[in-house]
Amino acid sequence: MRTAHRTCPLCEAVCGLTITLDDGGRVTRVRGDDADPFSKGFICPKGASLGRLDEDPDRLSAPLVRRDGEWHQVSWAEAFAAVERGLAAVPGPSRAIYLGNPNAHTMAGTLYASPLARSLGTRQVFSASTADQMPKHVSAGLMFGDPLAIPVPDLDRTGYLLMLGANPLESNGSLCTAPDFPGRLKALRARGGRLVVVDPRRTRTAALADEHVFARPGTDAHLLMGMVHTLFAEKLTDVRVPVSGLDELEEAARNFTPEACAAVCGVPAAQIARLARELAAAPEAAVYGRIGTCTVEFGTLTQWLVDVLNVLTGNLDRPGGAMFPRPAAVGPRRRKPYATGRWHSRVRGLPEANGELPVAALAEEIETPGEGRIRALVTVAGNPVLSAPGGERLDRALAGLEFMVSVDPYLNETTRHAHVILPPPRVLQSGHYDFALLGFAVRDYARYSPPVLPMADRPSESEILARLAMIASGQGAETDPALLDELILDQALRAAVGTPGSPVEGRDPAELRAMLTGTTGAELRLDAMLRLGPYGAWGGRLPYGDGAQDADLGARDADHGAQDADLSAQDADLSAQGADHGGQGADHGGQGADLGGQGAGSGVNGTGAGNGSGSGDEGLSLATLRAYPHGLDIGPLRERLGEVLRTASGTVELAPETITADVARLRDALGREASPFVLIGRRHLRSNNSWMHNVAPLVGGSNRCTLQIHPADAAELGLTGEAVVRSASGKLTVTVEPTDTIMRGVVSLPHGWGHAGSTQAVAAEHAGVSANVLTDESVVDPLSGNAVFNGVPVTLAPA
Ligand SMILES: Nc1nc2c(c(=O)[nH]1)N[C@H]1C(S)=C(S)[C@@H](COP(=O)(O)OP(=O)(O)OC[C@H]3O[C@@H](n4cnc5c(=O)[nH]c(N)nc54)[C@H](O)[C@@H]3O)O[C@H]1N2
Ligand SMILES: Nc1nc2c(c(=O)[nH]1)N[C@H]1C(S)=C(S)[C@@H](COP(=O)(O)OP(=O)(O)OC[C@H]3O[C@@H](n4cnc5c(=O)[nH]c(N)nc54)[C@H](O)[C@@H]3O)O[C@H]1N2
Ligand code: SF4
Ligand SMILES: [Mo]
Repeated sequence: MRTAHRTCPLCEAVCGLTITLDDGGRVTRVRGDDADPFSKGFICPKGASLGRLDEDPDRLSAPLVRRDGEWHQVSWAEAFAAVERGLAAVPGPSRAIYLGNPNAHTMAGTLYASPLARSLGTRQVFSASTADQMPKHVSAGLMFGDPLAIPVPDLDRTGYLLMLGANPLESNGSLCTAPDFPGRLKALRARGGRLVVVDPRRTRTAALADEHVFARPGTDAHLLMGMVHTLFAEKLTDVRVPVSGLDELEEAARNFTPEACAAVCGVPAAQIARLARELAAAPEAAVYGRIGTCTVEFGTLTQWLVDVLNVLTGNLDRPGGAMFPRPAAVGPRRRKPYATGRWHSRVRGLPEANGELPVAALAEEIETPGEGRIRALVTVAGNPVLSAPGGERLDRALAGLEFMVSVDPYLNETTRHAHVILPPPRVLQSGHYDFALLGFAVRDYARYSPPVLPMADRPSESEILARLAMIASGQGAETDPALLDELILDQALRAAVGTPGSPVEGRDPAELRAMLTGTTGAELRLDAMLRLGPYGAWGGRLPYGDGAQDADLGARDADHGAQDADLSAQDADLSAQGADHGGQGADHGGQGADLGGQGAGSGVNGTGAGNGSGSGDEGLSLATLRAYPHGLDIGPLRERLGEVLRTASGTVELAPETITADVARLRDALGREASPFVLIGRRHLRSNNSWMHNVAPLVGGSNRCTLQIHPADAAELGLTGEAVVRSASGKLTVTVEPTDTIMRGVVSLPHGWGHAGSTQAVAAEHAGVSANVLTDESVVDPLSGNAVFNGVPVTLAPA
């Protein structure tokens, strides 16, 4: 028996786990890690099942190759050789990559997906980001100049939280990394704070709130515009940060009286106005909008309005308001002004965002003949047949590819179309660091988990992706993947030493390289990022030290080590990317101004080894982080807008042209007639998108893949038992679940079900139906290209 500690990789809450294993390396127990200063012992049923998931007998343990419709288990060398042949037959521009959600949860995904995408020599880069949070990146890019500058609600200190389209009691939070989100919400109420939840369903989160606002799906932008209008009309604005475009914003909001907006969202005008007044009056408040407000036709406008309200009420970059985390491990920062639409998709002409094209366009790019048609596809940790809009069409399209390779532990709805499947090792065989998620954490915190179990005679996922990158760039299946790490490290260190004012300016890259420790390329790169980061051994400073770092706020010019991490740029960035699920083009929010201070702070706010003061050589590195196996608490969030802003004006842009131009569409929708029934999604605590349905304890109990509908609607339509649901793109038959927790005129179906063609035995018994048969890939949020999953018009009939 032994005990190991590791961060849970299954959702964004980054809980510390304490794992007990027997002598054979089998997990006997998983508990929350009480000594983790961030998660403090919190765990959910998914984390508790990590052992079952990890030891799932249906996981692939060796590569598979498909020949004449038959799957064959082959050696790694044979599998990579097959990939080399498959990719060689297709020129770069006709290759594509799809990066799924778990890339944000593995070191391999965050460090190697970006170089892999670049090595393919294509602009056909797709990811789950355009089925998720791309509107938030676009609005952050346009407002703050950096698509990763996403403020998070300061959960532990706020006194008023307006939450829209999020259900953290089931999801445990998203773009807001907060282990024990439920406990933090209860604490907010216990200290006298107020929680208001806007959702078409009375979710568990809404039930916990002081106030639940039922709003029609897809109309949050109207609701928020009505609030902005009220703030201006009643002279309640209190802007405390440098801004541009205030007058244009007021002008844009002019037509959106609470009365006009009320008609669209179904929220009474008096309530809209009151919410605005409450938000303005609260001593510190935050507005937070998540997936329910992203995957809608006005996704980017909604995300913009969320932060507009944070600015107008004086809550941006203020303790208790909406704040920018300062993660420990950072890569180079973008320098060029943020823009979308640098290129467009071939068939529909949809704009690129963050170097990616919308996943809603993937099927047509495979199907439509012509120069640049996608003929070969790489998928990493994705199941777009179930997760992308219009999934049935994508299912058919994938079948027509000349070559497809998937890096995935399962043979499932998507990977069954691959010619080669390369399985990653078990979770417990991989080291873990949350490069992406810690950039959205409600406290600054860092934790490295070394592998719990050794890896025998097989490549790590990092090595798999590195090798694919070498193959794609023509270096051959035999080349040592470690060369890629050395290349990336060399470029990053050269850039750092060559940057005037950098703390390592003028030093010898080889000397710095020799200081790095780690047994894998991923560890070496983490070490470099920690050392170059804001608390790093190479000149960063820990907070709480000498107070002098406050003087750094606003020093936006000290952009040390900056290097463009653009898709078109040749230089491989150290960081891969942040929140975007393996897409590229963006990198983590800025450490710049803090590097290079003399007199490092002392005393990390954690347990164990203290940090000395003085030289700056005792800051974070992989070695110092290893001394905190339960994680290192760096402290509450601090004001840092000055070092975050990357706009040309040096101010927060309240009315970027791209966005105000789209307001016309919102205005047109004021007079629009709503469709009688619209579809929305739903998440459950014991599920995770499409891939945790093969773990018996997580799928037991009553069927969760049901269509929720208000009992009065069900009665009017005569729906009992099963219903046929039709949309513009498809139809399916599903079990009806009448419940008064959902608004009239709205039906809800979870996504990620509809298991077919998978070798997952348990999942096959709980197959369910795929919500994405009904979602329509022809409709996107035009500014971000994001898929529309909420507010999909449907008709219903008894089966
Ligand atoms: N209708 C509707 N559709 C939605 C949504 C919705 O709310 N409604 N939500 C959207 C959102 S937010 C997202 S993020 C997407 C998710 O979209 P995807 O990322 O495409 O789908 P997942 O179901 O997360 O699939 C993850 C895949 O990764 C594999 N996997 C798991 N762990 C690992 C690993 O460590 N390494 C590798 N290589 N593979 C691994 C799994 O076997 C699975 O095949 O779905 C979107 N689709
Ligand atoms: N247990 C579990 N946890 C997960 C996941 C999972 O599948 N299962 N997925 C992970 C992923 S990939 C993500 S992105 C996050 C997402 O995390 P959350 O954003 O918290 O996602 P949901 O739980 O789907 O909550 C979205 C809510 O929006 C509501 N909603 C739908 N349409 C609208 C609308 O138009 N307006 C408003 N205001 N509300 C609307 C829905 O009813 C739902 O309650 O969760 C992550 N965590
Ligand atoms: S809340 Fe998320 S991170 Fe925490 S144990 Fe559950 S799945 Fe893991
Ligand atoms: Mo997601």
